[in-house]
Amino acid sequence: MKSIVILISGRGSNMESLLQAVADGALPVRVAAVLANRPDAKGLATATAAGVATRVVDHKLFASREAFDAALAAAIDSFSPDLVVLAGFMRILSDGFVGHFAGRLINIHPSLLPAFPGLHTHQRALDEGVRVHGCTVHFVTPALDHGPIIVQAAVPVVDGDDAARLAARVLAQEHRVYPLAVRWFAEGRLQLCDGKVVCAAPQDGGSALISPGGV
Ligand code: NHR
Ligand code: GAR
Repeated sequence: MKSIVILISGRGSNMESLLQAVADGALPVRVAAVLANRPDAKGLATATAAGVATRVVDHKLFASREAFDAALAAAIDSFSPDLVVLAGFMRILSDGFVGHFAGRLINIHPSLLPAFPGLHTHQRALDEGVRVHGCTVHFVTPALDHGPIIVQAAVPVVDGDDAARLAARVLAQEHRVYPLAVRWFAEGRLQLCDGKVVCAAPQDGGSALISPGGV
């Protein structure tokens, strides 16, 4: 069975959805550890309660991004994971780090990339007046939020939405598609080949658009 390490910075609800999928028998991976860059990340307690090993690599204790990234990479490598899963991880990663984990590092981003890379995606989507928003699971490459797309889920933007309501609607879809993408990887059906996603997934095809329809 393949093993994964999950990186978080805060609440960890995406991490929790992955742990739940494992517990339900829907995701055939071993979660080797959950790592956080913040000692106060709420998700650490959730991981511990689920019996998963945790580590903190506090970015504030390092003089440079490179030094932090080297310590983070060493902590991850100590668990020898097949896949590294960013789940609400809030630090930009250096080219060296990304290169070290090339093809085995994925992220979930709260927008339909390439729209709205970076931060504050829900408010920016509202400000632009888009009618469709969502989330994207992608392989991480040095270009922030521009890696090859694995799967996306779309949600409608509804009159009267604020950023919090829209974020909640998107988050429900994040909790659906991230376990799906990790399962494809775990089953050996998902790879990065020459910078392109190769995915043999049943029904959905590769970079599927999942439109949940309802609000
Ligand atoms: N690193 C690389 N090289 N490439 C990507 O695609 C990455 C990445 C690191 C994180 C997640 C990403 C997101 O899904 C991610 C993708 C943090 C920031 C950011 O600006 C931007 C995008 C993402 C994560 N972080 C600030 C920084 O200076 C700190 C913000 C904070 O601590 O609150 O690192 O959106
Ligand atoms: C999620 O919406 C995730 O997509 C987003 O932060 C939230 C984390 O929630 N990620 C980013 O914005 C990365 N920059 P969680 O901690 O409950 O999973």
